[in-house]
Amino acid sequence: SSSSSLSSIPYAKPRNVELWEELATKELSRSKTTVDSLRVDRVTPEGIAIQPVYYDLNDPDPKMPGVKPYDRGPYATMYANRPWTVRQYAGFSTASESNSFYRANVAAGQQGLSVAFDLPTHRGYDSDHPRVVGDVGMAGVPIDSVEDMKALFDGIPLDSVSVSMTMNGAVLPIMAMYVQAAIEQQEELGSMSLFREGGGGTIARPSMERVVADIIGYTATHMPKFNSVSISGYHMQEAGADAALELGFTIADGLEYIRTAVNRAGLEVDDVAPRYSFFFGIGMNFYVEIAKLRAARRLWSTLVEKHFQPKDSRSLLLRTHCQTSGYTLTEQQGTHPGKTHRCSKPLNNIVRTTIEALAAVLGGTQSLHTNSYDEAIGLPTIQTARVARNTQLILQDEAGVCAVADPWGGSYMMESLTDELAEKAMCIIDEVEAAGGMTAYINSGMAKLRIEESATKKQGRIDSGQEVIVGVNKFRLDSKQEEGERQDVLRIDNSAVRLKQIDQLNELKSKRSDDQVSEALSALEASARLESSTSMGNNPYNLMALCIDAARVRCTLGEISLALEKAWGRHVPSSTIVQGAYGPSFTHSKKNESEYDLVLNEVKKFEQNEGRRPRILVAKMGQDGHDRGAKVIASGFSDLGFDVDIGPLFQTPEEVAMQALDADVHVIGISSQAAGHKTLLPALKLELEKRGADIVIVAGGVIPPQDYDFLLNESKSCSAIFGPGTRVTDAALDTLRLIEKKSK
Ligand code: DCA
Repeated sequence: SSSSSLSSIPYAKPRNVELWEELATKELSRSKTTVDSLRVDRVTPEGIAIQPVYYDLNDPDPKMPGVKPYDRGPYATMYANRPWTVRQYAGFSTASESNSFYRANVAAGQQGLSVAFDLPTHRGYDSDHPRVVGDVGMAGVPIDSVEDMKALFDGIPLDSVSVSMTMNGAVLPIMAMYVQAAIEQQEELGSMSLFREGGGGTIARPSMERVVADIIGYTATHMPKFNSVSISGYHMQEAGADAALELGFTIADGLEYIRTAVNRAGLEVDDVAPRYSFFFGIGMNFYVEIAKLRAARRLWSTLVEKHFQPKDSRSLLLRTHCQTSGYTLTEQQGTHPGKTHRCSKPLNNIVRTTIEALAAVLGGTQSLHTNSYDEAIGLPTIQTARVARNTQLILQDEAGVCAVADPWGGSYMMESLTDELAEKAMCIIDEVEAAGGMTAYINSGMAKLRIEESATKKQGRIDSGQEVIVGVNKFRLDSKQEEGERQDVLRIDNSAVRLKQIDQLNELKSKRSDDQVSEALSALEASARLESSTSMGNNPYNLMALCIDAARVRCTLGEISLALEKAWGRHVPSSTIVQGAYGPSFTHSKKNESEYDLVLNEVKKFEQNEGRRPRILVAKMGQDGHDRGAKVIASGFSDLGFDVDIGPLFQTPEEVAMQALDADVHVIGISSQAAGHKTLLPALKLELEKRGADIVIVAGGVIPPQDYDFLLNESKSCSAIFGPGTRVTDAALDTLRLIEKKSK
């Protein structure tokens, strides 16, 4: 046969195969095995020896894993030697509760940690800040000071369990607290290698460049094994980017990170690129997702080589973490969307997550998070988190997928798909580079616009039935069939967590030296104001070093953030609405067009009767910045004939009420993805009542069915709830009916 195993090579080995053998031998020496024993170890019950890699014997220059351009994987032996890291993203309630959860997970087979911080922490607020009442401890763990950070990692064997952190604005104080906690634990514990892992994030621009450069400068000098930056496409995919956009933007972003390090921190490409890592989202488009990771490695190695000429081949390796898509999870098995009673356990999501996990693994990921099946309705419980973790362990230990590196290599379809996707992504990278790089491209608003356009188009394809989601827009159950078992969701007593954090903050403040605190904070603020200091790791003005000083003397997260905010201000995200991206899916495909027309007509009738169009304010409250749902609703409603106002992110209930009154809207649509709804929706209702306003409130997003009764009946804080999977046309019609009822 033309494609055969390594053991029967009949002629001189191609250079790449020789290279592969050298690399494989080196990789295996760490675990004291050899290539030959890998071959004989993996024999199926049928007596077939599974080879660690396959290739075309007639190809004089076959592509091999671990060998440029790395389509087939960054390592030669891949999972045959070391499986990917099972790294579940989690965190909730308090640092000590999250700590017990981590310990239990590690005991149950998890191999790496990934910390989810709560939204106030992401946004740089202490738990006692008045803006964050509904958010403390809800969607992650609150960290107010280095004491919380120490409690979080207490007793975890950090020499064998690597830690990743995902952080947005407050990246400097959080990393500083992590480093300081490690230093203090090291003093207590003797030796420890905590400096393994770091996450990236989005930070207020234009200060972002300085922040990134100072972190990279610091870690390259003081923490050389630390993966300082995680270049993320995940959030772009979740926000609606298709695979080509996600890939193009992410690679372009990575190039920008190297430039930042070289130009601002005075580093060489080989000082930083080997410790950059990537993060991709994996959705339901099975073949494309596999091709995406293969294409990503090729693009990265080719472009880094071309632009930066590294000497160290590790600079060319794209190593990545992946997470199964949160967006593809659905709330229902089949309930008609938009109805108030939903009871199903959304078990179909387990199947979706498994398929996505398999795509990530066949694409060659280094580390993986699998979502829990209940994440479309709330935070995962111990049980659902276990299923998610076991999904990976079953792939590793039962399905035998680890035996072979890149089993897809040489498939006509997969190779072609990889080429085509790489080409499409390359066009996007060229476009970004022509605009002056990713920072300039983002600042021009183009990145956001293209992603939102892609998201709205996708919603149109789903609502019109061009894209199928089983149990949602096809094969739905009727609501009677759906009655029955209820999915338990994790409940967090947010007010208790908040009070506890506030107590701890007060205690911390009573014990520390005020002089040291103000000295550290003013040094930090002064440095942040410096125009063009260098970002070298040993520069005394390095922000990372100054933040560590501040963490040591027990400055809080909020205080450190405020010192930086005084110098830089706070980033204000812009709000735009994409128009004309939703409707065409119906009108062009002619699918379900009558439904679309029906809603359009009903809206027109309303306009004729009332003398103006129905007007909606789409708003988000609290510290939750996930705005895909809000943006898609805004764009869809606008195509359907509504007048749409869109509120800025991070509003208080009072601010939303005032905007609604100013704009004289009929209805407020609140999108909630981060568990603040039970505090924030009643508060909004109260604010409207205080002002004598009678405006319809509807809500959407991740809201557990158990809370429906409280929101709809008990507190009467909204009139309808539209969960994930709701078609925009259905939501629009239901909303219209509610407005009509009120105006009668
Ligand atoms: N043979 C020999 N050694 C191997 C092999 C193999 N087949 N595969 C991996 N290794 C080695 C690696 O070289 C590495 O050693 P090093 O630290 O001395 O270089 C070690 O085993 C760990 O492997 P790696 O692939 O780096 O896997 P992780 O430590 O899990 O790191 C990475 C993965 C993507 C680089 C990291 O940035 C990460 O986990 N990020 C997660 C980000 C995240 O969670 N984001 C938020 C959701």
